[in-house]
Amino acid sequence: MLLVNIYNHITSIQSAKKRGLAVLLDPDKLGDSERRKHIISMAAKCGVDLFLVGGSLMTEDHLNACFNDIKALTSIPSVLFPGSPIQLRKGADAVLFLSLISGRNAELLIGQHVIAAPLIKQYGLETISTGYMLVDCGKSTTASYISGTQPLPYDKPEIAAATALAAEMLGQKMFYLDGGSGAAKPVSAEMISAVRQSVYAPLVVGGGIKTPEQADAAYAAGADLIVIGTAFEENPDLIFDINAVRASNS
Ligand code: 1GP
Repeated sequence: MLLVNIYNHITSIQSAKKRGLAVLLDPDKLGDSERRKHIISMAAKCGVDLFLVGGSLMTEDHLNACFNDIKALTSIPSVLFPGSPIQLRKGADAVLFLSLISGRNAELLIGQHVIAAPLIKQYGLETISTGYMLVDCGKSTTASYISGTQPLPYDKPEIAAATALAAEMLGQKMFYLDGGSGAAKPVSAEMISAVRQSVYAPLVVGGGIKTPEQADAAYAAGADLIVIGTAFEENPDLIFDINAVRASNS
């Protein structure tokens, strides 16, 4: 485990007004270890801030291989982004302790957490309590289907802002607006901006970001950290173009 506090790492990005970048490694989609290693190496060359590892559905277990590759090839922190407690692994540096606050599924607001908490303690993982908001970004995603919840309407930024505000009052210390992996379009700038103005905590935005222009728009609207998975799986070299947008405005 790295001797850094990952949440402090993220808040330092926010307080320095940097444009944070996280690469999502979905083990289910990156079973081919050469492709996984290639993406990790490209990300390391760009000095991305974090790797997120996990997915809504896991049909084969490549999680430990992901963490091992990250450790072997980089010194960048890896954070578990678990679809369920069965994805918990000791190899992560921290875990997003997600509450699906856009939904009303009690299992994803407290139920699965009760199952996960003792294991997380045993593994010694840092937990980052995160208010996770799925947004309807044009198509039904695995995340919304598997969670059995209704995502936030795309054109209702005020609902997202009120949801985040309530969760911050309840003690959540980070927020993640997510269109879901492979979303048809990213979360709107209006929604990002509304949530940014509503809460103090770091704001993570992901889902459907595929171009430097879309990344720039998310940062400009107030995202502290953007997450990209699908677009880098399809074209790992895109990391350099996204990194250029990030660097030019840091
Ligand atoms: C999904 O936010 C992440 O939970 C990343 O989405 O795969 O569409 O980049 P993409």
